[in-house]
Amino acid sequence: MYWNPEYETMSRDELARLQLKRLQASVERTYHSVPFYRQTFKKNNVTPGDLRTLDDLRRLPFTVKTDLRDNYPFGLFAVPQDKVVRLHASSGTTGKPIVVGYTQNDIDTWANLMARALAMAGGGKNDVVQVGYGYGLFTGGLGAHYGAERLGATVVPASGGNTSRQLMLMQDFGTTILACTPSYALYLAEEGANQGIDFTKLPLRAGVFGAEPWSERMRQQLEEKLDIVALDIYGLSEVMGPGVAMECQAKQGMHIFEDHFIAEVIDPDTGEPVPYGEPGELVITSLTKEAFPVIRYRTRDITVLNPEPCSCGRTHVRMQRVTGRSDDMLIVRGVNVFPSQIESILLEFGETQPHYLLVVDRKGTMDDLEIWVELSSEMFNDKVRLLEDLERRLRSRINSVLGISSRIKLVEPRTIPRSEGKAKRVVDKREI
Ligand code: DLL
Repeated sequence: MYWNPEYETMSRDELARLQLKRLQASVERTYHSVPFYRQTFKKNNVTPGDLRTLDDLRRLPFTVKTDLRDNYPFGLFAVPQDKVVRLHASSGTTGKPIVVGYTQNDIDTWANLMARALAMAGGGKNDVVQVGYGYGLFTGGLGAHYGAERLGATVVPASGGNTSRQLMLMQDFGTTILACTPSYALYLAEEGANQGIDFTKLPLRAGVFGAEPWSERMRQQLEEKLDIVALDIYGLSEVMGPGVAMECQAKQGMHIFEDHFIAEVIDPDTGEPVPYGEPGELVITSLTKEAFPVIRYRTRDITVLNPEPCSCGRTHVRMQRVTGRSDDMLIVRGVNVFPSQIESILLEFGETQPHYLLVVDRKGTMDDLEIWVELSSEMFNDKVRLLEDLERRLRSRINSVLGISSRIKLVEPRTIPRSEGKAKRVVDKREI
């Protein structure tokens, strides 16, 4: 089902013309309203006027997550505050989050793109969309919510968690589309089965799953257990939120919404473009965003682009499932976690050494995070009660900064392997 047929099926030539026009206007506007971009353009000896063709985009400098952090909170906004109607935030590499803003037009565009994504899953006015992504600073909940409303569907703003209630609402309200993380969907499926729910008897027919990596194996399980079509949705706060790309029913990758974003794939080490069909880091430039435009934003997500025509009739390029990251960010139960955030907390505490190891595993359908923390020699000789207290304080601090629960394992001094090169901070045992 097309939501914006004229844009979704536009010929590649027409699309290129639209992209160039929008790109020139967006870069011009951004250059004049955001000092950061003016400076980086100057350093690289380029001006917006140098953009004569789409290929000229490569002459513009990249933007990276630390640029966002360095300009915390509003330094990269391109409109005055009275035009900003919404803020969202996601975790940065240290304690401070990355903040993004939206004008009324941005919220409108986002709602429209999320409606397009839900329509790709077969959604329409008669659907009941249960939004199980978290509501709040995270873009998942409100992003999906506005899209479902724009579609004219009935929205159930369930937010994340509270599994028994989710299952009750799903049955009583006749949910037809479920939007949440794939791991939570699997958890709902298993809890539902334990409660004796027969999903084949429910009207549920599609799942719009994203915000974390998943696999074909998980798709199979979700489709079988929930008796649905399970589709992948991609996005990131810095670029908008969910709805940057969405899989169609052909299930051969996610169409990137190229009327609003330009996608490139680069070699993360050299920054050079890689040819279609080869893996590399996804780089995105926004074409229509007003409050928080991004120019060549390095997502750190590793994927492959496929420009082949799709059997669904959409002409937008497809990205394959995200297979990894070119930095050390982890996604644990849908929450983005940087090892450096844990490190800053340990340094704050002082009673521990900044030697640590994050051990991530999947227990059943749920991610499990265990943090090994080395004690200082003085602490090591302390009473059990004091150690228990330290464990509790660390756990609670990590929970309040990162928004994620974990188990702390205090270990003897010098037990975490030292490395001569880059320290190994993560052991990820998850099979997804
Ligand atoms: O996760 C936005 C979102 C919400 C997308 C709901 C889809 C559904 P952030 O919290 O900023 O935003 O995290 C963005 O999550 O750079 C990827 O590493 C990862 N990610 C998002 N979608 C997928 C996906 C939201 N479908 C980061 N597959 C991104 C794999 C994904 N990874």
